Amino acid sequence: MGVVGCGAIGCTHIDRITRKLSGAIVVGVTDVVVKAAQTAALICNAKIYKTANRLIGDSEIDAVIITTPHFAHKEPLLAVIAERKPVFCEKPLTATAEDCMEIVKAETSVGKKLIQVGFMRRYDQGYRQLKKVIDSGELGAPLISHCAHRNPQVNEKYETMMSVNDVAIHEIDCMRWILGDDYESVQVIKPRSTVHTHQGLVDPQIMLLRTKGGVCIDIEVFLNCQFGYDIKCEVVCENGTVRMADPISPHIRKGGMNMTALETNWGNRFVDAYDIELQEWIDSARKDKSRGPSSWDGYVAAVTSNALIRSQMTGSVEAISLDMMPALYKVGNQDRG
Ligand code: NAD
Ligand code: ISE
Repeated sequence: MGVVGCGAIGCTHIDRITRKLSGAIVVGVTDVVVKAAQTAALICNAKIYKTANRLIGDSEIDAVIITTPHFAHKEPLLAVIAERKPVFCEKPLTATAEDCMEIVKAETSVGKKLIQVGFMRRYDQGYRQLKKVIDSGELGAPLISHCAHRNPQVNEKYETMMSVNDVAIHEIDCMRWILGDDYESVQVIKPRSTVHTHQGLVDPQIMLLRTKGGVCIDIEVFLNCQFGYDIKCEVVCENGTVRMADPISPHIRKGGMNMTALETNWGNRFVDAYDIELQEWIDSARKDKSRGPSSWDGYVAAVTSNALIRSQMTGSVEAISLDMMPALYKVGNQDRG
């Protein structure tokens, strides 16, 4: 396969495919920054392509991974669709609902699901266990969900809308998948900002989502919480609640304290999920059958994130309105695959 975009996550994906996973080898890489492509090529002994189009069009490349920033997802995605090759694209599919719809239409016009979006929370053991409890029906209907997405700190490049596009986009997709319900409306509430944030980033924020079935979800997005990378999800149902387990970590008693270590890095927190996600994608690509989060899921997430960004500016409740789902996505849409 070939990789377009050899930055932070591109290189970790190349590394896991090369050293941990089976069924695929990375034979080509490309990046607008030559040094980045050279560094990536060293991990897997790959050929460096001058442009994404050359890599995508080469018959030596059977499948493509796109790990460029979101503003550079659409062009290579359309090129891969034209070649009818399977493609794994990191989240978000693109930042705007319009661009996502263009991709959905291109994929629909070739009549085949080719795209898997990198919504890796669907592959995390904790989220899967939580979904299993909800799906069993033993707790009755879900009513409310409380989520938190906390990073210890982020750099000066992070701006307010990234809290939605780059961060809460995971909860937007994951909660829709867990509840099996689309969104009706969203709103952003801004508490007082922490002294640890910078100009240009309102932090923390509370994002409220209401599903068509009436479930209310609150997501605390706190990008400079200082203490760790902390992901929470609890669902309150008619007969009880279910809360995602924290990652296993030893309890240490010392100096009058009972302590448990917290993860500080998102890559480590979800390392198993990334492995499972990419292995399942490789397996399905080899069978020429796409099973994971689809471009339709990417489109729905973008419609929702665009509405949240409008609410960041207006403070109002913003309605969610989706186009009609093409038949291509109806079967298996609720796969995690
Ligand atoms: P990055 O900035 O570290 O890397 C992006 C790379 O793409 C850079 O090397 C850049 O030079 C290259 N690039 C930019 N435009 C290009 C183009 N037109 N053609 C080829 N190369 C181009 O970013 P990152 O942190 O690796 O993030 C990449 C993507 O992965 C983003 O969409 C991000 O949201 C996503 N991501 C997902 C997760 C997750 O948990 N699933 C985590 C981190 C990042
Ligand atoms: C990052 O971009 C990711 O996608 C991680 O999964 C997320 O949890 C983190 O907060 C983001 O910065």
